[in-house]
Amino acid sequence: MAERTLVLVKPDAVGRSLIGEVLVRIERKGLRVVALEMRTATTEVAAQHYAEHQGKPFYDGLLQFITSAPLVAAVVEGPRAITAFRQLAGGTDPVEKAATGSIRGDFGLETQLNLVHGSDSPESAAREIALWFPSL
Ligand code: RTP
Ligand code: MG
Repeated sequence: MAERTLVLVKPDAVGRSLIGEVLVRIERKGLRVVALEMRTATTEVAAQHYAEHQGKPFYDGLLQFITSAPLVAAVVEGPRAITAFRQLAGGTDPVEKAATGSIRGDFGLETQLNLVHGSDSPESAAREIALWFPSL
C-alpha cells in the first residue's frame, strides 16, 4: 500500500547544491518522486507548515530561515514512505541525533540548518501535501 510524504529540501541544502544528493537518496531507497517544485516559501505557507512550533524559542528564526531563499518541495511515494524518509533524513540535530549515513548525519552541523524536512505522521503528510501542492 503506497503512502505519501511531503519532503522539503531546505534553503541550506539548495544553497549548498545538494538537491541532487537528496533526490538520489530518495530514489535509491526505492521511493518515487511524484511532485517536485522549487519555490521561495511565503511567510504564510511557512507559518502554516510549522504551526505546531508557534511560540517556541526557535520559531521566529525557523520562519526567517525557511523563507530566506528557494527550497524544493516534493511529494514522495512508496511503502511506509513517511518513516522511510525520516530514516533517510536522520534525527533533528545533525550531530547529536542523526546517524552517519543519513542526510543530516552526513551533511549537517547545526539544528536549524538540517537540510531536509519530512512529514512526521500520516495526518501531517496529508495536511502538508494539501498546503504545498493543493492541486494534487
Ligand atoms: P522538520 O519538521 O523540519 O522535518 O524537522 P524535525 O521534525 O526533525 O524537527 P521539528 O522538531 O519538527 O523542528 C522543526 C525544525 O525546526 C528547527 N529547530 N530548531 N532547538 C532548535 O534550535 C531547533 N529545534 C528545531 C529545525 O530546523 C527543525 O528541523
Ligand atoms: Mg517536524
